[in-house]
Amino acid sequence: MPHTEFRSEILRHLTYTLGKEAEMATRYDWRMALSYTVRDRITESWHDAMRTSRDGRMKRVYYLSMEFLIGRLLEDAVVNLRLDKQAEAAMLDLGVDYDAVVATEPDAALGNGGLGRLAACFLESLSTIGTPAIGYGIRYEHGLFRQTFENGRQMEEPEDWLSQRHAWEFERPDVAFEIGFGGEVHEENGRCIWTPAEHVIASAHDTPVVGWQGSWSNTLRLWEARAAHAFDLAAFNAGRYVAAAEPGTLARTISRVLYPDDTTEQGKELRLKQEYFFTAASLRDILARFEREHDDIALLPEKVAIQLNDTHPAIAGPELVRLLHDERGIEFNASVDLARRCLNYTNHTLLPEALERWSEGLMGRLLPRHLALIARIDEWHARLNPGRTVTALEHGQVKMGELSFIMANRVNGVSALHTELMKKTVFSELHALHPERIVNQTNGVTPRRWVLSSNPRLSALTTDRIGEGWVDDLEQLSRLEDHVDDPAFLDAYSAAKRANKEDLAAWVKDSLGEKIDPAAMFDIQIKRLHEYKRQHLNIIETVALWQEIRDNPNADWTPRVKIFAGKAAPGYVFAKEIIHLINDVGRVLNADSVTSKFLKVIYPPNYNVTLAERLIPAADLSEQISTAGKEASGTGNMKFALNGALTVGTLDGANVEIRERVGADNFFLFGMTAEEVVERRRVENHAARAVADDPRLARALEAIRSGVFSPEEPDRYHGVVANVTGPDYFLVSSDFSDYWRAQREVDAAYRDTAAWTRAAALNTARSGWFSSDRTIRGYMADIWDIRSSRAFATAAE
Ligand code: Z16
Repeated sequence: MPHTEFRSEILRHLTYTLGKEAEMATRYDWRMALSYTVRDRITESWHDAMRTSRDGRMKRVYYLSMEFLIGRLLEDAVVNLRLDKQAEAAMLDLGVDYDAVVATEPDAALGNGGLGRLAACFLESLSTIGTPAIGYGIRYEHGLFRQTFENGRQMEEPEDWLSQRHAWEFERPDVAFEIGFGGEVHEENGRCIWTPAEHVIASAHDTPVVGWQGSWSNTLRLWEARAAHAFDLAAFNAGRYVAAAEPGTLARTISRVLYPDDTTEQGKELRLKQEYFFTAASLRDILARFEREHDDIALLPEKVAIQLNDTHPAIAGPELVRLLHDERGIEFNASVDLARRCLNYTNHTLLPEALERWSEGLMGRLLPRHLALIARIDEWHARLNPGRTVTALEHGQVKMGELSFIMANRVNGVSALHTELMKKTVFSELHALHPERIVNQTNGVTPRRWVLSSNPRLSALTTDRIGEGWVDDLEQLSRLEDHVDDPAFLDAYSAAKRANKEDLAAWVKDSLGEKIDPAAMFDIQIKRLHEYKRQHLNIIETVALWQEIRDNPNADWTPRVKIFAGKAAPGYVFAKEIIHLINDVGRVLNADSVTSKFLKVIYPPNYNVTLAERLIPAADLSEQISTAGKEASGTGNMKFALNGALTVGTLDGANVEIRERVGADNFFLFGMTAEEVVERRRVENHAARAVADDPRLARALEAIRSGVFSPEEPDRYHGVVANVTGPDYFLVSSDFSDYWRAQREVDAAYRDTAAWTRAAALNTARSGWFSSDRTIRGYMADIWDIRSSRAFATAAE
């Protein structure tokens, strides 16, 4: 279609949907008009896909997740529909700056980090592959908080993505369910009846998720909470205006905010309400759809595959049993069996503080029937497995990990190492009882967003050399290996990286006022702040390097820019101190006229998907330095490798598999293994010993401790230093020397530009396996038992 037709569609939406004249239109208006125009193109393929899956009675995947970190949607849709040339040309014709318009879209930040972003990549891959799927979550009014820095300290402000209209969603006033809480359970003719004390309405909002080339689209259905009777007219008429609106306000609280915790779990009543709210609404929707399409409930496991993204929707087990047994009268054992064959559970962490547990008291108050059913599920499991010791309900607590495992057909880990550790640690007993249940599905990322759209230069070069088949068959990147000894290819590869770095440097100058040299190595650590991820190891090494440069400023140092980005959970004091320290160190180093040409520290605030898209294509070095055994997988690590950054990292999570694939020569390994970590913790005073053995570490810590970076408050970092030299649970001190050694190898390697570029290109060429398309195919084969996708759709049941 010519871009002139595209242009008139945009104008039509501007005029009739937005009600604006072109002369008066703002960038917001243009973005909305463009978004509606693009959305129109998705809608037909979306309806076709839904009709195909309905008419073909196809099995569907239902991905239940508290988080979907989808970011911006316009550019993604434009790229997947291959409308980029047309859209740009049409906007140019209209005299509108396309990039500026795209940049006005707020990120949909409905997630904390990796778990939520994984869900978003999975939905896109499911659409690209053409597998019928619905993602279910919560339509949070406020996504993850907006981070600012005040004198280097993190401040949190509410995020407000819905203050503008959300161009991509369709409200479904016809799809609403009443979700109950509290109340009583009584028996009537041998059947349990739950009479909740309170009800909230879950109402659906759908966003189409379009796959590569637009041939299939799936649905992201997000539930909004509202009151059954939002307004009390009697109170209003009596002049009690605030009280009159109260029922609505209370109910809406449930979908008001995303909990800002990555990994650490907190037992809050509202959180449990959110979990039950979206899980119950989703299951009712799933059963209603099933019952429209099939008339035999025994077919449920053949037609419905439910994936629980972590334990957050774990109440799905007892809820599905309740819907089948209490509400449909199916015998209890048969109900459990049916439910269990539909449900699967992905575990994303082994950190004990992150495994959800609810007190029996709270569960009994909020979900009395479910508490009773959990006890019965435990009995059922015990009967089938005599001699077992594991139960979901124990010592007055409901353990959601155990409940999820017991109620799941398959349980999966997210990297090979993580899956093995799951078998050996948290789920060892359940694994012994059910040795076939745990499977591994190493995470992946969508190449459409994380290469094609975010790194157009690398994409153009790749397509020029190997054709564009790589976009939905990422292992074709291996064909780039034929080119890694071609100087012309290497020149083009490094020119693309260089141009990406220049773009980033310009953005840093504009937005932070700091000048960085695109010739320097861009060394990037971007992820949530957590002690196990060890941003403090990175900044301590930065301090030690700064001290050495100052000692010997005329030596031939390899220039580096250390870039950090990431948010700390608002209540995580230690993580916030690390942020403050990084900013304080940056302030001193960037102002040091002796060292700043060799070393700078940059920390842009408010890390989100959009910022990741900007940073990753410009990276030379990817920091993946978690304490071994703690990072379940990581997915940023994959995005960096694909975009030609070399990794400095530990043998943790998917780093292990990345290194196996890209080759040990193209990966800077350091640190203890997961087993060595466990051993080292048993050494008395391990941290103090490490500090005593490494004068560099001792000197860097002393500078931090004595206030070199916080002269206005010299003891500001006493706590941080006391931790790292004392208990040091995450072994920052014990891993420091080897990290330093690896970093100096990085320095030396970076100086050989040709060899570095070749290694970077090999990272790209050998990372094709980390596509989320591969991960989804793995789930289809090993978890969901789905062999059909759009290519195999049949009309027969
Ligand atoms: C999360 O993002 C992750 C784990 C978790 O328990 C909670 C949240 Cl919000 C992350 C893991 O830390 C990361 O290693 C992994 O790559 C990601 O989930 C996706 O599996």
